[in-house]
Amino acid sequence: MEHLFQKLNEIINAYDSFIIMGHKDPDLDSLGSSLGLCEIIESFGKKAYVFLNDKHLEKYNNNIRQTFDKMEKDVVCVNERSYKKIDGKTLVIITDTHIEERLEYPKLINEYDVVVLDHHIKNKKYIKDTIFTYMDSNLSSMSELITYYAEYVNIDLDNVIASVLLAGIEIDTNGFNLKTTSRTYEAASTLMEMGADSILKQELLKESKEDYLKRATHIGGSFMVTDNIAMCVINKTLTTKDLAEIAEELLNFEDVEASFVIGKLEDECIGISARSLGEIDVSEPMKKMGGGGHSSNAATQIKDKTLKEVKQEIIDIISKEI
Ligand SMILES: [Mn+2]
Repeated sequence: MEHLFQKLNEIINAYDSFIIMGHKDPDLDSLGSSLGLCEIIESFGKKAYVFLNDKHLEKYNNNIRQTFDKMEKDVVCVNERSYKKIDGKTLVIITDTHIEERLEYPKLINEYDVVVLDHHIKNKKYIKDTIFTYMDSNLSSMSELITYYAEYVNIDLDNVIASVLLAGIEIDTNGFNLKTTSRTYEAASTLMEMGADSILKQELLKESKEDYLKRATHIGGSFMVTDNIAMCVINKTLTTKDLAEIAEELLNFEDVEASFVIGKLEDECIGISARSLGEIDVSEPMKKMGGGGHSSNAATQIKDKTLKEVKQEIIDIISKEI
């Protein structure tokens, strides 16, 4: 990783100003890694801005609003209008996504040089025109990577930012379970040493009772397809993030070794999110259905089929393969 950080240092030294942008509907990993990067870049004596509409925080979820309420450090945000005032040689750094349509404001990448840093499985629609791209899908979260980077440049991150990064790791690993290595715990330990506050972290991770109950209803409707594979079919329009969260949560239940969650997405598309504790390879069935991923984390999207057809197809594949 030292090689990566050296490269990033070189890049930072070559620009004057930086706009850091995460994904649409940001989560604490996207936000935490953006804020962490901001602080790292400022330690180079450069100007860094987070692309986020902090004048209209109501359009973001509660965790993001809370972070801004608690933050004492001055982080300058820019939006669709104000970024135009940034001067000097400017670089856009994308974190926690590598897909143009997932960006908070996609137009920005046509105007500046771009760096992409991400930990998701590479999608066909990745951003091609960059000066540098780093993607590692074995990494738990962008928060983990940015923590190592802060350590590498030898800075002590702001307490609130360290707490957001810790929450980011916790969210992306579903409580230090998925994709967690000894390095993930090391990053968590570093963040605690930097002053991450576990009470604040818990505050940030709180969700609304409505969200919890919605998820619980879907989980209540799940069933076992085999003696260790759970499935949930949701006849409602959700986001891929909702599907993933339900699939991850199903892994917490007794006997469940793998989970498949099927639901409607926008644009008359059906999405499947699949998760496994590790023994069952869920990427094979997803590949057969036009998707992809890792053995423990995979997904697909299907057009021109009904929920019922997709459900039957996946059950057939599971009973043959697994
Ligand atoms: Mn992430």
